[in-house]
Amino acid sequence: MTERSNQVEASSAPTELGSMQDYFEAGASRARSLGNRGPLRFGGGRLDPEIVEAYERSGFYVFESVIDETELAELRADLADLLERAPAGEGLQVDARGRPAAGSGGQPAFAWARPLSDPWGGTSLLKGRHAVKMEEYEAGADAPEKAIFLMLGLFGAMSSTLRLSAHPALLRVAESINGPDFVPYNDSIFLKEPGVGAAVAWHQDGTTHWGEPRWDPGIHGFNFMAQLFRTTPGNGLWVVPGSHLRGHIDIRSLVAANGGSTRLPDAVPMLCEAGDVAICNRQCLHASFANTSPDRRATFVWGFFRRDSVLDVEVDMPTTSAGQSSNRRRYTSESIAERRRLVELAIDARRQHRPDEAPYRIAEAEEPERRWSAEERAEALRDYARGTIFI
Ligand SMILES: O=C(O)CCC(=O)C(=O)O
Repeated sequence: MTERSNQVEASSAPTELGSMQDYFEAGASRARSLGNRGPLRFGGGRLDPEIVEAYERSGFYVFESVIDETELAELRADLADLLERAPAGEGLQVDARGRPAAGSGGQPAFAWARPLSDPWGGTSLLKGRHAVKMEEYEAGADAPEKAIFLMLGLFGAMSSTLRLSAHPALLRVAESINGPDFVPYNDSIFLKEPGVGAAVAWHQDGTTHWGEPRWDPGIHGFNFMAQLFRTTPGNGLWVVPGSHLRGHIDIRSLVAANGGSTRLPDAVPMLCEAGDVAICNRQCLHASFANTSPDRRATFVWGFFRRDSVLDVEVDMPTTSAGQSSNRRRYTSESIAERRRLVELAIDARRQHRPDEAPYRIAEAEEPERRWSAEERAEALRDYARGTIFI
């Protein structure tokens, strides 16, 4: 494991180098003073109250050294393998070696962007929640025309992500925050290659419950964010601490009040070492800048909702790229139960791979002792992303 230094990396951005560097340093120093990081701790089976307090105050918390070296190596190897098998370019059916590419059946889905651009900011994609475009940069001459910045629905293609999603300590965190009947969200990797990685504009993830009388800071759930590599202010996610408590934020006005700059003054980078896993409230205002730094970031993101936040909710599913069509879904107790089966499947995959680890015991499991064969698991995952619950 690398040393926990999280130094600020120099940005190679062609413009405003000095001021961006100052912004990075000031943000990193604010991040270190928040008191929202450390190893996972439990008391009486529940997440340590001090951690809960810091998470509820800041809206995110960095659990240090959750993923051991073996699991980290598996995740990195699976990522390298998937990227080798990824389409050679946007919309192509073959990989760089001319073989049928991964994702041809729809899973995983790959999202592409021009290097150092912001593909979502100021567009109606993902329900228009990324209201303002981030700074975009000219990439180097050797950069590809477009690059993958997001991959969705990875459990079939990267078995290590399925297993990590059932990490017993992390599922205990999910239970502590969302109750034992927690419901899984989706799974993805945000990929930020150095000198290439696209920006993700400021947004809050939640889209459904803002105006409701029952609104509360936890109603849109949370994401886990597992870091495959060290993060820095240059490549990392930025979060406005406490913004999950503020309701639906008018991002356009916020940026306008900041002189039109997307370098929000109170934001902080989520600084992590490889193997750390953060928890981030989906109502937090967050973003990442185009990765002009020399460091790669790959973040595996998967999340959980409270059951009563999703039951009987009806939504138009979001689109991530132009031309995609949306479909409308209502989350019934049956579709929620089916989604929870995914957790059972993941727990079993992890148990078979790590027989010496005590698995998480999910409440009201339909088949707690079931062992899925590799073929049965592949079949169960064939189209699982279609069942994604999004609010
Ligand atoms: O990791 C990133 O750069 C963006 C992540 C994000 O926006 C999300 O998980 O909602």
